[in-house]
Amino acid sequence: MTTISRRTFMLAATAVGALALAGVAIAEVPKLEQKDKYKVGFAQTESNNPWRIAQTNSMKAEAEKLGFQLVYTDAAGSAAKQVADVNSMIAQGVDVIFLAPREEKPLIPAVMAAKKAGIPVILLDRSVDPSLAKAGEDYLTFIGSNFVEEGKRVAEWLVKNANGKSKIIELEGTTGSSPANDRKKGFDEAIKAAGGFEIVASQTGDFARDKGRQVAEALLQAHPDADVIYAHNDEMAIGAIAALEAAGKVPGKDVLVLSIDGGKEAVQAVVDGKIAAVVECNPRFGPKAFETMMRYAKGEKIDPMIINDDKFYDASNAAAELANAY
Ligand code: GYE
Repeated sequence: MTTISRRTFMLAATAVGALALAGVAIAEVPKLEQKDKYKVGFAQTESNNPWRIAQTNSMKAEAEKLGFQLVYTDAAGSAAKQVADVNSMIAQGVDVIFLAPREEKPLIPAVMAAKKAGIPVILLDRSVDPSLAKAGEDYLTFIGSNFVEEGKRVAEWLVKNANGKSKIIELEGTTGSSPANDRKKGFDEAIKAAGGFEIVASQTGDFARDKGRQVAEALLQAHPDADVIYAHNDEMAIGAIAALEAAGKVPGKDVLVLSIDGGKEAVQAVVDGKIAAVVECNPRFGPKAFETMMRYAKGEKIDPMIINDDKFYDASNAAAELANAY
């Protein structure tokens, strides 16, 4: 290791600070010192579903295993609170911030504030607007699923297994979130390319069970001939099943329900024939998140995107896979 005098270090630090003050963007992610123990922030977006809880548990378990201090916050579904949470982590002097940004644009100031404070940010599961913040520059990397691909896999399953069903209601995730944007893009494009299908309505259910149920109920009334429901996550799919049953329709028979996430309750619904197919979105981030941060501290080059592997469940494998679902 090269040793530099304190004076040289201070001069360099002042120069960087001056550039930042002058509004000149510094094109580098802050460095991370190699240490035995770290104080790490994890800014969760909300905790209203099994996917979020599985993700939080995975992060907490890994921090505990490594003996790292975890500063955990839950933004309770508010992007504004999540920005405040990140600012509070900065004030507490965490070494790294793991951020699951609720929406693509509103979390940009949080990413930039951490960068300015010299704290590397790793985005978990959701991303930010790529025209406003860049991996390898403003934050270290994005770890998560390929959401466009998830939507496309649902569409491809439908094209093969539709059996004449063709009128689709789409329940979108949280408006402005990267999984909602990309799951829509992947699905809609593949459905359009296949031809013969029609998306009769597409509306947000905010990734939430009861909102999904309410929206499905209203859309089923407006489009009684709809025979497919594509939900951007399990919670809304389960809400849609309740809406179908309340309307006297049989999910799996009258209407095919398709979903993304692959939690236990949804995989059980596949076993029961109520959900036709689910693309898994893996919530077990802990090991990969902490391993990535330590590789960075060692000086390794980190890819701008680290993509998780997702399984696929339908009637052919759901019973056998049930025990492995989160
Ligand atoms: O599908 C959903 C959660 O960002 C990938 O957010 C995640 C999604 C997940 O609330 O259930």
